[in-house]
Amino acid sequence: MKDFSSLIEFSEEVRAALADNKPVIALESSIIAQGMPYPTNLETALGMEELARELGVTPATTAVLKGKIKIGLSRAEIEFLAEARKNNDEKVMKLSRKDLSSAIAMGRDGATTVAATMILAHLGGIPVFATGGIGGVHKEAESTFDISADLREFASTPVLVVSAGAKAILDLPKTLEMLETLGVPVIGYRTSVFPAFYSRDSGLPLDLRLDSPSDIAKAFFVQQQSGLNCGMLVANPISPEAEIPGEEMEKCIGEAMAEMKRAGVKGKQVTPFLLSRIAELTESRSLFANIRLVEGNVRLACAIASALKEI
Ligand code: PSU
Ligand code: MN
Repeated sequence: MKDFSSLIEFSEEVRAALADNKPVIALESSIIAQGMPYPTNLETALGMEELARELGVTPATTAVLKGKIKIGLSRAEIEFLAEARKNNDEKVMKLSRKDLSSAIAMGRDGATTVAATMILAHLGGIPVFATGGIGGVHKEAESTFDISADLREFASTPVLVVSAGAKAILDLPKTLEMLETLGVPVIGYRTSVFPAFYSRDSGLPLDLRLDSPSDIAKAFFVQQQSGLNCGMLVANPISPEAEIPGEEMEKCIGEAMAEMKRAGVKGKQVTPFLLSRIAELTESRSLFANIRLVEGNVRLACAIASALKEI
């Protein structure tokens, strides 16, 4: 086997931007291959990349393809991942931290979750990443022990992630407690409460709040220089006109969770199962909200990535 660095492949666009010291943001691919349904997944992934370019920032969607670490995907590669979702093709793995080494060594294809995207972004020298929502502590974790590896990634990988909080399918108070225990700064962007993905307000207060992309960039710069060596979670609420009230979501989430238990769904299938059942139960309203909030997160991540270049 060749040396490890030969396994990393940058798209030409991303390579050129990094060489010219231009802003770049990372984007995850699990949302394409396991998250959103086809063809919304394809339209959203391409739309987010285009939005970043319009804002003067180069998008780097990450994945593992035929065992190569990809930082920046071609249109054909994004189509390949999106079509895997259409065909429910489990040959495309859902990659978290634990899966990366075997997937690469065995020449597999895989889409990256938040945890794996943070790792690949850091490998590629890209410190800012936009997603929809992060994984967290699941409801009833006291009996299932289901806690997303996304959380521990924030403790050890120095990447800033813009997210609309964490989804109401999770236990949000426990998710925030866990982040605090791990020493991860959770910064509310123009908010003092943790956003709940589809809705702006989970009712949970945040200790840290910053109101401009340049202040967030400054705080992250200090963190990078300080050797604290952890990630930063920027919590960006969904725009008011796109939000779905929490009470409305609760009913669907309860129903989706009951179905999940009946079907015996466990492990890495949990998050994709709940997301797709909720989209069906809300007749795609949740999906529409999801698109809007990812868009807001891409905008903010682009502003932060640009501000970081000014420091
Ligand atoms: N939350 C969403 N949409 C998603 C995910 C989370 O609103 O698509 C995906 C992300 O890729 C996240 C992963 O990293 O689910 C978490 O999965 P798990 O709970 O199995 O760690
Ligand atoms: Mn899990």
